[in-house]
Amino acid sequence: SVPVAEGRGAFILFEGLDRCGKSTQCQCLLEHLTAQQVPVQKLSFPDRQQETGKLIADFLQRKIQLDPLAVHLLFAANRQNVRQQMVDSLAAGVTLIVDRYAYSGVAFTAAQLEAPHPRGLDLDWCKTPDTGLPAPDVVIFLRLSPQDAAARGQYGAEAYEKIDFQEKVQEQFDKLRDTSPNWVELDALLEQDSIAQQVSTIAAEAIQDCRQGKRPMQYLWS
Ligand code: Z5A
Ligand code: MG
Repeated sequence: SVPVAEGRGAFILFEGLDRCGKSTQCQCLLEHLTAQQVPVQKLSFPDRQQETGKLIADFLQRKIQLDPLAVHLLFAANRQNVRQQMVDSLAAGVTLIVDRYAYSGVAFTAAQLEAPHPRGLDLDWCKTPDTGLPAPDVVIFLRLSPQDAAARGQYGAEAYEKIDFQEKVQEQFDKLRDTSPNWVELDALLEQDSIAQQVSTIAAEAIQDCRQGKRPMQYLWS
């Protein structure tokens, strides 16, 4: 067979409501790809180690109060701050496994805005600060109802963990899905191993396509 030139890494994103199993699946995929000697790196947002991330953590734990639109910009700044590192890693052939991203950013803020939106504060406003970030090659959306999520425990500790609010967030995720061609939905109520199996198939395909140069790098919001 003809040897294939090593191309870029794939950007594999996990999104979904609280407690749907994103972090669990990110860890499974990291272990799976590492065992296969795929160069891989895991990122999660908010990145609570950054200076902006410390403010976000204090806000989520209700230690400080911040305006919702200001918080939105902090979440976006937390991603923009590592934009170049992400681009460099992907270009160097490293696959990125990402736990939440701009889609959470948009959905959580848009769910708080009044409709119809006064003063131009709408979905497009929410999307603007994340413009230019690398776009995921696949968005793996783990679908779980807020009721099933709440039954998983520890729910209610942080600022956004309320069932009626999570329902509004889901509505916003659905709008983003309709404009995202790389969006794949998995049933988050399935056994962890069965989800992991589906994830590894999806990831393998994205990694192969990127490695073979079949998918040019894209940037939000394309
Ligand atoms: N937020 C925002 O507003 N704007 C932004 O730009 C971003 C985020 C990026 C903190 O996020 C908050 O920030 C979040 C969104 C908002 N809002 N709230 N609330 P976070 O990612 O740091 O949140 P977290 O504390 O890590 O929770 P999580 O991400 O929602 O959970 P998860 O990662 O999806 O689930 P998990 O930790 O893997 O699993 C949850 C539990 O379910 C755990 O006990 C598992 O053992 C169990 N589990 C996992 N899989 C299964 C299956 N298949 N079956 C049964 N049980 C399972
Ligand atoms: Mg998590």
